[in-house]
Amino acid sequence: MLAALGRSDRYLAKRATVLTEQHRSQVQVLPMAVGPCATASHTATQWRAARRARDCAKAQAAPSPFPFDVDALLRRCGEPEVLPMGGRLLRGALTESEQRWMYEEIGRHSDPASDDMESLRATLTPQAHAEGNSKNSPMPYVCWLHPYARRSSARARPTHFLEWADRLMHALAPASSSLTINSMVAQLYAAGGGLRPHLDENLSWGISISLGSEATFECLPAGAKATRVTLRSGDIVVAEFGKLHHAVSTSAQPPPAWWARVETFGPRTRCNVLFRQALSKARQRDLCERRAMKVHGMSIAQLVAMTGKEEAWFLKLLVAA
Ligand SMILES: O=C(O)CCC(=O)C(=O)O
Ligand SMILES: [Mn+2]
Repeated sequence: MLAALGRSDRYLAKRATVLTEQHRSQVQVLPMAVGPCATASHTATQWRAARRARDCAKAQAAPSPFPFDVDALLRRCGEPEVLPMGGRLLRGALTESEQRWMYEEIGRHSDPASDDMESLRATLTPQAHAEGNSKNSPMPYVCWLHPYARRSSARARPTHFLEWADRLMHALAPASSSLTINSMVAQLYAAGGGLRPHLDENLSWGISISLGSEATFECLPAGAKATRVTLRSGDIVVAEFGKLHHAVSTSAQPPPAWWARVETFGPRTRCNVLFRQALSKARQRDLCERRAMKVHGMSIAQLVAMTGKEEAWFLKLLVAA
């Protein structure tokens, strides 16, 4: 049968057989290559180029599971709501399927052996959660370059989300343009959980995505009227969290239906994903020195000399203080 074919056709037919045996799972690509579009004038290079072009066209035609195109996202959303101090709230920015995709994509980045995963697995029942987290604070889910500690529990850099968050933050808050988003912290709240009024001290602008149950977000600008907004799954907030006092409390409202179809670690009902610029190593070191003086009345070098402990031990302790 092969003898009846031209040289190029014979090559393609042979290659198809080899590939069929080696890559059974990918065989659907091959009939197109040996079908009507494979003429006698095709060389192997042309054949590969044609396949690349087809794959590329397919990829371009396939709808993206997430609105990485920030201009298109902003075009389809309503006007952002104005928050104090130049902040913005983009209501209903992500569709339900995009919310779910984001949550699961973040989960795909998690390292099952990380401390974050271990803590979540250790508090899966409401009782274990109440015992292990008496303040009902959010617990870290997956983090990349924690903005203070610069630690990661993600297996890989979530570059696609970091770059998207950077573009979106700059578009919604031009005052943030000197910053580059390089940190992602996804954290999980149980119903009723929250954060008391605080500042993201020593940090600046950030962009926050709400997934799951509703939460009340309070903006508490010093000397100005407080603003309370209800954040729903798919809402996006941009604010100067380092200057604007804020507080969060997760409602007892049930999360959207997709939440029941993903891994949410027992009693957790809300995920918040925060993108910010992490402290540089030098700034982190400087803050640790200041804390050492404030808390212990001596420098890190003096603490090391006095206790014989490693400098890294003190840095870890002081960065989280
Ligand atoms: O959960 C939120 O919406 C915001 C979280 C927050 O303010 C923080 O982690 O510092
Ligand atoms: Mn905060």
